[in-house]
Amino acid sequence: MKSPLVFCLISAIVIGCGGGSPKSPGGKKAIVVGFSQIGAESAWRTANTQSIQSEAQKRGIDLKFSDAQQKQENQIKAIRSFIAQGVDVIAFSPVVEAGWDVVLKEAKDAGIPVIVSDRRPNVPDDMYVCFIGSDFVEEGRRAAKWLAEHTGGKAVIAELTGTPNSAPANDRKKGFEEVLTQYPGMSIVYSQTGDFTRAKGKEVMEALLKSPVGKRINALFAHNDDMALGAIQAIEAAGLKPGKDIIIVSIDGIKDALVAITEGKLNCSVECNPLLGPKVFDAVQAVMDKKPLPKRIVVEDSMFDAANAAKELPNRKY
Ligand code: GYE
Repeated sequence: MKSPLVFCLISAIVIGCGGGSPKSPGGKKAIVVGFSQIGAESAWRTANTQSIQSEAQKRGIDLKFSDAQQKQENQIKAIRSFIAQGVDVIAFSPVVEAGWDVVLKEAKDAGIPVIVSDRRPNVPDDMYVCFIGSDFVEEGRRAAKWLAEHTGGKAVIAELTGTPNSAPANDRKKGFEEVLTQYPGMSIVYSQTGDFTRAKGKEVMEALLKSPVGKRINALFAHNDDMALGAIQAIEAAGLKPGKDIIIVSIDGIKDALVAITEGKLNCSVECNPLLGPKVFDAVQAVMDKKPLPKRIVVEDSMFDAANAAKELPNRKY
């Protein structure tokens, strides 16, 4: 039989012998944060993940990062595992709006504060400390206003919606349609999900352009740039000119979208800034220091079209 000391020495080499959590640069015990990410559906998401991971590393935070591959059940599992591990703070971006009450109550009962990043879950606001993200309804409004101004209030519109039941899909649609009520000459004649991915955006647009309603459209509203970029490929393959035959507005403001604007293939992209890492970890720090935090931190966003895309392009990091 090995003595406990020998066993401990061996296990220290193999797995670390208790108390093995990383130390922050200052030598203090590192803050442990569990982050449940949605997946990797878009360039926005990739930039968001990168921002979270690099900011955690910069601050010496022990980050437990979990990618749910678009599945709510995986996010719930990840949050339960963070609770079981007794992390200091849980942060997450909910893939859909509904269905978080039970797991967030479990976090609350365990005394673990939750910070919501990017998308808001549909729960009472005492279930989390703070929600950091853009105003998606306003993004939808801005996309519609741009389209109204540049089509003289006349457009036969196809809509590529984001992930069904997600906050950005629901809110962007809501904001867009709200503005449309002021323009009788503008209407959405087709609406279909492209799940926020380039491949689905392309697939849905391909099918649409072959149908009778597809032949009538002269505008496209895509809930994100990736779907717009996929749709652009389908429009070109159908022998049409994206940006001219079909005016295209989308949301995110990723680098590829700015390139497409400079090429005249995309007309407008409303920015939605994914670089939330610094704000999320400022909030984590405030929680640890027991400092007050606002319930809502709104990210400020800009807008790009032919007037400013080329100028912004060299500064884009994602
Ligand atoms: O617009 C889209 C991504 O939740 C704001 O999710 C985010 C959205 C973003 O897949 O590209």
